[in-house]
Amino acid sequence: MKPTLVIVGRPNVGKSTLFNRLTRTRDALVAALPGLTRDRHYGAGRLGGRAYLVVDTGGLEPDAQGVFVEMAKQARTAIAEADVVVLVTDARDGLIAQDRAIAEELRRTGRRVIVAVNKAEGMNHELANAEFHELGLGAPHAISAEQVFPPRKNSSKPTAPSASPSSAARMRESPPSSTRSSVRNGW
Ligand SMILES: Nc1nc2c(ncn2[C@@H]2O[C@H](COP(=O)(O)OP(=O)(O)OP(=O)(O)O)[C@@H](O)[C@H]2O)c(=O)[nH]1
Ligand SMILES: [Mg+2]
Repeated sequence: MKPTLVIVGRPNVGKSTLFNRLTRTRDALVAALPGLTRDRHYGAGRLGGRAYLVVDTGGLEPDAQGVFVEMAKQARTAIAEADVVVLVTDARDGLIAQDRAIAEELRRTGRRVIVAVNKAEGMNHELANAEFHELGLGAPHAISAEQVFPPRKNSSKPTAPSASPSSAARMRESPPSSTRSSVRNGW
């Protein structure tokens, strides 16, 4: 059985964009419109030689109402099936109450959680990550689901693909050079 990586977070933070990036598809709809993704959506990811399942979910509103109730239910079903959950947050908005509430809910599930601080292109990674340490879910990872970070000078971080799904978000900082040109074209 393939490991399952489930992408969650509040609306409009870039979950579907990250899904498309990890699956190298344009299968998930992306728009500057909160609440676009309404059910859960499966795709195939690959890291080095290892295949994994990627699941995109709708915005998880802890106090959901109306249509958001069903979306939150779908997200929770996906979380229950997850080997690892990527909690996507937004570097531009910073840490907000909804992120804290989702983090708290995820903590209660006992699942392994990685915090991705999305939309961090053009920002200092340490500063972008700083406040997200407060979530208490381990070191956050500044990423850009949409853009490719320029290579970091004197970086000690590995750039080669790794077999661990937990490094998926970090890897996005430095995808293999063979993929760089295609990333801008949406893979
Ligand atoms: N600047 C920037 N914008 C991004 C990035 N990733 C996503 N976006 C934008 O953020 C908006 C929302 O992206 P989606 O991927 O649809 O977000 P979502 O979390 O799936 O949204 P819902 O399905 O509505 O919950 C779109 O306008 C994207 O273009 C990023 O890395 N940087
Ligand atoms: Mg979406």
